[in-house]
Amino acid sequence: MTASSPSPRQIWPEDFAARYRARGYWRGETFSDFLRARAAELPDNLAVVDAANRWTYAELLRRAESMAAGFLGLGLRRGDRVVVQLGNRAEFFSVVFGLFRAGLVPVFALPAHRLTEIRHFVAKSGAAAYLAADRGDGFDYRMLARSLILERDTAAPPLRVLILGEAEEFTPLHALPMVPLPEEDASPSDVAFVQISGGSTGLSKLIPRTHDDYIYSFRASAEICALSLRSVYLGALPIAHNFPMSSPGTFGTLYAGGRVVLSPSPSPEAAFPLIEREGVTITGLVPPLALLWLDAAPKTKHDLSSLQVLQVGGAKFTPEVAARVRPVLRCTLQQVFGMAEGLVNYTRLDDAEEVIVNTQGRPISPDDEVLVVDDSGEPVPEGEPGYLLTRGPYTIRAYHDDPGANARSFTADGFYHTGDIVRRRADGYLVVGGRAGDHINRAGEKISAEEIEDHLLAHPQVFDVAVVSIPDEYLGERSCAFVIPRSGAERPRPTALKAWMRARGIAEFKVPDQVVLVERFDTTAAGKTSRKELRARLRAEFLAAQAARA
Ligand code: OOB
Repeated sequence: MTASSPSPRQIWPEDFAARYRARGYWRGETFSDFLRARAAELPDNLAVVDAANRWTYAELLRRAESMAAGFLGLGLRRGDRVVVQLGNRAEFFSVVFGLFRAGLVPVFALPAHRLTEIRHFVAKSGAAAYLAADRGDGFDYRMLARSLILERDTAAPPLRVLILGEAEEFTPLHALPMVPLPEEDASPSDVAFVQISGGSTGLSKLIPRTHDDYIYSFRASAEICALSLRSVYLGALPIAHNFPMSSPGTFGTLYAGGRVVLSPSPSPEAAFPLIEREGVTITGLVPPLALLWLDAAPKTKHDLSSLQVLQVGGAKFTPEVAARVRPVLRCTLQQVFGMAEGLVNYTRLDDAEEVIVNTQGRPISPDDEVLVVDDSGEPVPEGEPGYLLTRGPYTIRAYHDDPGANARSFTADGFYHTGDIVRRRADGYLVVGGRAGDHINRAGEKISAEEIEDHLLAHPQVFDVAVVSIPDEYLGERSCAFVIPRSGAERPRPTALKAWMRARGIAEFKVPDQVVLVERFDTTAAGKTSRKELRARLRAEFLAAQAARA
């Protein structure tokens, strides 16, 4: 470990921690404890199913333990971070529970992330290893690993690369030298893993979550969603994302002793046959996918009647579309408004249809403190829009190693600034109205405008750039980059700019959907505008021009 990469921690003030324990939210349980318990109670029940595997709880535990023995055999040490980049496949769970059992800390990357993002996660977390599958969705993750190793500073500690599948020059995951496992794995108040924020400024921030706080969030979510041994959860979205991981997601399902079924893609073509074959009872989607499913369901030959709950979250679901879920899919809609930093809100399964269709739910916990405030931090009257601040038993108190972001994102008394603008109704339900921050919510993927601007500014033909979100019928929002070419240089072609961004190794969803070349950004009389005002003005002008054309 280097001095610049301290181990991630998450600290609640002692009086809060004591209260969360006393109220039974934090039960002193680790991930390994709960997997062992389920494997003892339900050894022969199916835990995880994908195209190639059908693992019982006993099998999952056995595989996780041998993974753990291998990780330690390789020389990884308790507390080491491991950047994990795996798609929706059963091995995700043997790997992750194996890391937990060895006291190692996964850092969850999404399959869509590329060199630029992985480099940042490795550096920022001080990771000792990068673990990925050989290939996925036509991409070769060994190439990415090769670049990571090649560019690594020779003074930096070595980065191990573990590969699921054909490892080539790297360490194959299936042949690790094993050592006996220690009795102890982790302590419940330890950081169990690190999630990635989709934040609005610059590069992604790292979100350390403890066993205590995270297990509470999915145990309580599983109760809210009435999960049981008979529940079958379909992992359709990328399962490393917080929503399908814990709301109640795959972990909540395993906690309840149910079955997790993994779909390699969220498309109706991939998911509908699995719903029929496995008797899926619950799944979660982002709004654009829910729309696709609603259009495909009336035409499908597959029997979807086992589906009891369709969760929709990650971005605003419009009431018009929400109202179609029950009549078309003949199941209950549950809106989910959450964030990787913590707070998750749900409409409840027995709520009135009006509530389910028009709101984004209410918090999980009686101890989720929610404030809706104005620009000066004063609470707004009930029903009025304001900024959402929150604090509670599963909401972080700080990002990992990021004093600047922490100063911006948390109040002195520990409330997290969600950046969302909401209204709280008299019944306590929240309605999301928009964002205060400058990010683009593209079909649930959060893109920082600043991060994309910084990439484009590095292009030799670009003088200045502003990236804004534009409402999009299908995606909810899409990204548009307004680019001022450098004078004297040849005008860059929008397609060339996009190709150039891809070549820098960034997730495809961050490549601007649209690039508009402009001569200049009109500044105000004072001659200066903030980025934020500039983006707002460009968006307004673009929309006005679009409306005039229509
Ligand atoms: C989920 O987590 P993140 O970290 O990718 O994004 C959080 C942000 C929220 O702050 C909000 O701006 C937006 O995504 N959001 C929604 C929403 N759910 C999330 N905006 C409107 N309506 C919704 N239902 O996206 C996430 C994490 C756990 C559960 C569900 C979603």
